[in-house]
Amino acid sequence: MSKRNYKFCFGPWNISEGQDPYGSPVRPAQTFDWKLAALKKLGFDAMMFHDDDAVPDIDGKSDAQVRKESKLLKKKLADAGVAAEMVAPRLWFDPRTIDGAYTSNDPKCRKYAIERSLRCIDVANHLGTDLIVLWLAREGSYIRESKNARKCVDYLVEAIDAMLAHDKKIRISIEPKPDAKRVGCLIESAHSILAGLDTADDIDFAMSFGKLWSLHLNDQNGLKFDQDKPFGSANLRVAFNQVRALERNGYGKNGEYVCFDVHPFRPTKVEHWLAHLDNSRRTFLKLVAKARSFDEKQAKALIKDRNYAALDQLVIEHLLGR
Ligand code: XUL
Ligand code: MN
Repeated sequence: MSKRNYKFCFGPWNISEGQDPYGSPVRPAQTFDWKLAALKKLGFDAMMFHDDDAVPDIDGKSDAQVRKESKLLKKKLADAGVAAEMVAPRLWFDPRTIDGAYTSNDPKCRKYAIERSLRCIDVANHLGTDLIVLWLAREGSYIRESKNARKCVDYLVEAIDAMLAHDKKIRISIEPKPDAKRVGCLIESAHSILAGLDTADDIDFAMSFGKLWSLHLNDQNGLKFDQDKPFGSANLRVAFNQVRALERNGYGKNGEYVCFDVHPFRPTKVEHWLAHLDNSRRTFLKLVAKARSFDEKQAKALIKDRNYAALDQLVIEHLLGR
């Protein structure tokens, strides 16, 4: 499979300004047009969006205004030959989502979360994508006793049902759990790692049900805040196994994109600002070549002999290039 057999994608937030939990931005904010031009320059195929990446300050705008701005964006993307991959409602900034969005204890806040999600679907429609991503950012609890988790499951189902009813064509990719026919999932390397899981197993699991509808590749060094490092930068072998899982399941056959939800390192100079995106794709493609040239026959023989020490070394030496 050549480079063109995978389609690549990132979002405007992936050209970020360097803010992290310990400090403020260190690079100047760029316009959307600058980011779109950068995406084109890098030769990526699609852009992914939060609803307010597509329509800034969406909560303060009328439906007509949202339609107008989304359509203008759609035209801009079409002129650039770039597809919109997905739209995700950003349900973790507004004060009404402070105690969770769909699972807030406050019914007015739950109503806001659902209404915002329906608007997000309208934006997706205007942009010409049927894929909605739900990152359930604040749907847990700080105080276990503050929420009835049994009820919260019902609230989540209610919210997803309202979205499916709003538009008969949309598909919802939730992070991280697959469900019914029009609900699949998006797996993100860092999120699996933070949950103590192996992302490659999550990919195999989701794809065994035909549910992996999008993918956020990145990396994560241990259990700290969501680092979104370049793909493969913390653990090449774990990255290799993710690519192997994608290869064996034929990811991309139904038009799915490989999205890199990666951020530049904070010390990154402005002139190196896009390197993390290009590097993630380079690493990905090199690992595709590694996955395809892996000696599967020998691996199979070693597995048959239960010689896992030799299998382990076979992988290491393959990755080292001997
Ligand atoms: C947050 C994250 C988001 C979601 C989309 O950690 O990864 O980008 O993927 O809302
Ligand atoms: Mn993500």
